[in-house]
Amino acid sequence: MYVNVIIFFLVILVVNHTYEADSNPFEVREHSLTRPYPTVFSTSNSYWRLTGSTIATDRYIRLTSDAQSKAGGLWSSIPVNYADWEIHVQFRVFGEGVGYFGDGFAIWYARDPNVDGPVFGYKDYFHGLAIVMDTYGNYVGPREHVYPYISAIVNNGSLHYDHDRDGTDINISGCESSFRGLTTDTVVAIRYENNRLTVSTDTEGTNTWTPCFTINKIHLPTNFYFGFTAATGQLSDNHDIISVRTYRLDSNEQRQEENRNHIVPSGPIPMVSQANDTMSQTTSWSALKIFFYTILMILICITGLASYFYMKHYRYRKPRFY
Ligand SMILES: [Ca+2]
Repeated sequence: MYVNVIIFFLVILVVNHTYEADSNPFEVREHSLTRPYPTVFSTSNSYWRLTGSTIATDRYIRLTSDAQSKAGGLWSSIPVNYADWEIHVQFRVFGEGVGYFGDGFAIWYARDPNVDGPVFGYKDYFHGLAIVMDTYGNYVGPREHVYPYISAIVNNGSLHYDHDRDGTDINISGCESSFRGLTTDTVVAIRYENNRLTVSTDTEGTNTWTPCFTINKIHLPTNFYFGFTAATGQLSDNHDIISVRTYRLDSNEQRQEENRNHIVPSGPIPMVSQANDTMSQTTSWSALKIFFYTILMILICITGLASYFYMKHYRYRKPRFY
């Protein structure tokens, strides 16, 4: 009897949970993509488009397969006309490579959709936000973190992404995340609210978010597009998007009324520049210290020499009094 009652309540809980998950009032249908996927992506009816070598099956959208020299993307065809949002991207990155695989994929909120190029399959000098899910460290020098590495870039069209440096000169924040080759569901959440960008991950299938980073003072316009791209070169991997769920967040009144179409994407200065700033401050402080030490040493020498000559003179004159 008690067992039946418990089962009944469990069933109610599960049904409620499923119901809430499937009908979140803030989920934006045209910016979400879940199974079963539309059979044709390229028609004008579809909310999403595929580019390059990206293919759709009934289980995943494969940006690139585990083969060399592939590039492709999945792009929303409807611009985002609300200021604040959160997007959950379920993905899978895996392949045959051990030690050598790559390069990862990127999630975009960008001005120009459906364009290809050298930055994980998208154009360089882009306008917008990139969340780069980099699986392979290309930089051969000493590194401050291990890969896979998630990083954020905000670009107003003026910044060049340098693969040989893994974009570290233009990253504004990042975190390590072991999202490659997992059999659990791997999800990344990107939240943009009140000019604050927060990235979290759930890579262990525990339904809990692990904070990756939070950055303030990120300015992004409305009417950009969500997109996902990947490219393989000599190194390769399968880069799959499983689902996309986008939620419109309640913006404050000022942001709702503001015309945000013409905002130029901007953010805090990149981490390397911050480090250089700190370093140059340290360097100038060291230079100042050396200067004062030198002056002090000169003063000590002058005092020492003056004392020596005075004493010598005193000793020289001394016999004259006796
Ligand atoms: Ca890389």
